[in-house]
Order: sequence, then C-alpha cells, then structure tokens
Amino acid sequence: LNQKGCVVWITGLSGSGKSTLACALSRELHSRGHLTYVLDGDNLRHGLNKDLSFKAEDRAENIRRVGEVAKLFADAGLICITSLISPYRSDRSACRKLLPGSSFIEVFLNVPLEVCEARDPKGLYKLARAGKIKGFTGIDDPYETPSECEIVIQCKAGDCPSPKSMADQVVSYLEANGFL
Ligand code: GGZ
Repeated sequence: LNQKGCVVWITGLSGSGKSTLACALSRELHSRGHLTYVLDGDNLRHGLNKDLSFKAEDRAENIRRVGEVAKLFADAGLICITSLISPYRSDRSACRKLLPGSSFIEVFLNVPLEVCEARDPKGLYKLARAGKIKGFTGIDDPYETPSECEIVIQCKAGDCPSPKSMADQVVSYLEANGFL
C-alpha cells in the first residue's frame, strides 16, 4: 500500500448531502486504486455510538470517538472519510489535533438551511419545526460555520454541484497535497 493516510472530515447540516458526498468520494478513490473507509454519523449511532443522544456533551463524545477511530484508519494508511454534522467548532478542532501534520482535511458542505429543509429526506426538519424533536441542528441547536476548513463546497438554492463534481473537488485537493 503506497498511500499516505488521512482523514477527510465532512461537516454540514442534516440533509446537506454529507453521506452522498462520502459515498461518491469513496467510489471515485476506489476506481483510482485507493483504499478508503467511510464512517457515517447516522450509521454509527446505531452501533458504536448508540448510547449517545444529541445533547452537546453527547455530540462531543460522538465526534471524539469517530475522530479516534478515523485516526486508526489513517494510521493504517487508508483515506478515512467521515460524515457527521459535527456542529461545534471545538469538537472538530479536537479531532484535527489528533491527526499529524496536514492529514486532517475539513470539508464544509455549505448548503443553506432553506435548501436542506426543503429536501427534508427523512422528515426530521418538519418534526423539529413542530417541536417534536428538540435540539435539532439549525432549528434550535447551533451549527458553527467552519473557520479553518481546507475545502468549502458551495451550494445555493437550485444550484448544487453533482455528487461527482463535489467528489472531484476533494480529489483535486488530495492530489495537490500529496495524498494520492
Ligand atoms: C441533528 C439529528 C437530530 C438532532 C436526529 N440534530 O440527516 P440525518 O438525520 O440522516 O443525519 C442526522 C443524524 C446526525 O448524527 P451525527 O452523528 O452526524 O450528529 S452530530 O455530529 O451532531 O453528533 C439526522 C439525525 O441524526 N438526527 N436527531 N437533534 N440531527
């Protein structure tokens, strides 16, 4: 395996397309012969992190655990792609500190709340607006916009890049920085 491991940390609102990007990126990297592993927040909350709620301390613990696991994959030389809302800057920055050099690559999937809410693939925004889910990110819990991210993927209403073109943006960064 001739590959420098790293963590591609995708952050953004619920419904911003993090899992879709993670999947597209993973496919693209596989097709180029690279080993990847995707850690998806929503999936992990059914197993490793099923003891955790969405209150701030539990989100912090969720992100800490995933950061530690991502570090293990990166140590093994894989490109580990994570997709968690990871709404708090301090939690993301703690994960960054776990990784050596420039091998923590933060990707902000910048999709306006209105767009995510209009998509509402699981109907969670609707429930949050109705007060049936409390502490929902973007509604009554904060999302802190990244200030130190390596990549910003911009999406405006009615004008979002395709999953493939989002993945290509990340691939270009990985190439330019010696990870591929
Ligand atoms: C945010 C919530 C909440 C609350 C349930 N706030 O879009 P989804 O549905 O499929 O993925 C979201 C997932 C968020 O899990 P993460 O582990 O990524 O969150 S964090 O990084 O903040 O720990 C969403 C669903 O869980 N979900 N309740 N209150 N998202």
